[in-house]
Amino acid sequence: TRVVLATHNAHKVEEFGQIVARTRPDLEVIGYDGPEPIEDGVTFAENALIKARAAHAHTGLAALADDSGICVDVLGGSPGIFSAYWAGQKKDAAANLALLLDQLHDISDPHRAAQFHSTIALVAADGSEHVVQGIWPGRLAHAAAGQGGFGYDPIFIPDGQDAGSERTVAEFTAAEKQSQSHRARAFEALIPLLAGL
Ligand code: ITT
Repeated sequence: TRVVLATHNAHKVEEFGQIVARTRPDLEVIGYDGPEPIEDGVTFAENALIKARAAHAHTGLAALADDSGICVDVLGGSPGIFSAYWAGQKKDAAANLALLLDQLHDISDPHRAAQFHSTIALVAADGSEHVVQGIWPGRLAHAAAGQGGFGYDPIFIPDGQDAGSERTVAEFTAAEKQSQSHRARAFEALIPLLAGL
């Protein structure tokens, strides 16, 4: 089975490659370098569908797209769909996470609860559409730590770690991240739908 992955984010390509290799090694995922549609949806699902529909229209193949971000409780769910360019249109990950830490600095929220969201849209070769979601709960660190991953990984501490462990995702191995992330959870929900392709 061939699916085109409608993203221009190289980190997502790499992570999907690792997730697919672990769970659906028979799936052939090909890259997409066609036109980038305007992401003007107001939800993760709308934006994921906009990207998947564009790739399906351009290639005629089944298409997958991920729209994702970090949602901070005390900020009412922001940055959310604006995560990629929270500090400006440049998609500068270091500036984005510095701004987010700054915004939390003056707010008294001892829990600093946050979640990573991944919404995956699938437009099958016949045009039928499906949307699944994965959420990774945790909290924001007080300072960036770790070199792995991308985006907000250096400031996100997932729940469910061993007692005394407070690692950020950037301190996880790739295998650890790809077995429990929001993206892995969304892909898990997608697997039954891929069977029909
Ligand atoms: P495409 O639209 O081309 O797929 P994008 O990076 O613009 O790439 P999004 O609009 O979905 O994609 O933005 C996702 C942003 O959310 C991403 O740039 C990061 O800032 C953040 N993000 C998503 N998943 C993440 C992860 O696993 N780790 C850290 N940050 C993540």
